[in-house]
Amino acid sequence: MADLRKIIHVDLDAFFAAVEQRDYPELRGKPVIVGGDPAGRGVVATCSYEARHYGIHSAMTAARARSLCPQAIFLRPRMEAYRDSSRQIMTILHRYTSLIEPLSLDEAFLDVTAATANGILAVQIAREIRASVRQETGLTISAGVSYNKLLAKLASDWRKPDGLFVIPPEKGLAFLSPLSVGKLHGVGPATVKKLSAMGIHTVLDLRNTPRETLIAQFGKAGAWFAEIARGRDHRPVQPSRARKSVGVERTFPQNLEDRHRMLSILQEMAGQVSAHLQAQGLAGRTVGIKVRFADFTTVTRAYSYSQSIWRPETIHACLPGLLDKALSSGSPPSIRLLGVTVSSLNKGEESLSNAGQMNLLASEA
Ligand code: TTP
Ligand code: MG
Ligand code: MG
Repeated sequence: MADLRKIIHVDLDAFFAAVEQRDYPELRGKPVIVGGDPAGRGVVATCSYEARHYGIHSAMTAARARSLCPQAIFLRPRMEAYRDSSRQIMTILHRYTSLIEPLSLDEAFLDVTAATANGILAVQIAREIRASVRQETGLTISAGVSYNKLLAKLASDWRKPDGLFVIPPEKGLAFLSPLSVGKLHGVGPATVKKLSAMGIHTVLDLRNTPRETLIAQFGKAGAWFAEIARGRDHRPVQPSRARKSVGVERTFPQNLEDRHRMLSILQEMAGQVSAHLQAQGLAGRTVGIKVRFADFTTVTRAYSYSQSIWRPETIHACLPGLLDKALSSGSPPSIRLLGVTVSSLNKGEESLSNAGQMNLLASEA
């Protein structure tokens, strides 16, 4: 196999809850839930592994979590504390390589191919990282080691919490075969449903499906599915990942049922997104909306312009159409969350300064 990279994926265990249990020892060993208000419409951001035994998980309503485990301890997030720990972890990772791609506050990919050139094993680096994180931050971090991002990420999840798992190249296919397709990067619930209707449940099923069939069904994504089913993933570890989108979303204290009201809220959010874009000198081509229905079904709809946009009125223009599309997707329009994003970003100032340059040349001519 030509792919000789060594990739590590690390992810902290029950991150927000673990920070709380570290900082408040009386919480250790107890079901701890970090998130919104169980008396209101809050959701669970995360919970300790003790709470997971009761079936509680991220994104569940806090009210439901309380009914599953009435003695659970509910805490509001302390984002500053989580950011501090995150920065500390990222500093530890930088001792081993600068090829680090953070995915969120608590997780990152590392490409340690160069670091292992002098004979140190990637798994040794993973062990050292885990030990340093525990010693210096009092938190546990799980790690996965493999030859690409897809497998490294699956590996870090495999022995959670406080686990380490290695998938060497010769074991990649065997590891993947029995997994359900939903475990794969980029295979969401809608795709799982479609694949299932085609009789494709496991990664082995997926591998045994002709690439052309997948492309016919899913287009470009189908080609990706065919690749990852074979354990192939050439995505590089990208340090300091550029921002992918700018967005705003809001959960309402009461569900919305009136389309005009939804539209005016979306427009207001578009104004905020536009302001963020301008403040950061960004512009983007794609406007997306997110609609979460009362039953938690969530749909996203997007529209792409041929040129970069950032003005509120341009974002507004496609909102009515997007909202109609989102609402027509079956569920009755009772809505708990709305969001607006602009993605396919580029540096707005580049296009602005190019335009400025052209003007300058024109006036000189
Ligand atoms: P995760 O790494 O997905 O979850 P976790 O660290 O709590 O638990 P584990 O990795 O052991 O399964 O997310 C990291 C943090 O991000 C999590 O502690 C809280 C926050 N988060 C949310 O706020 N909302 C969410 O829906 C999710 C999934 C995470
Ligand atoms: Mg985590
Ligand atoms: Mg994570």
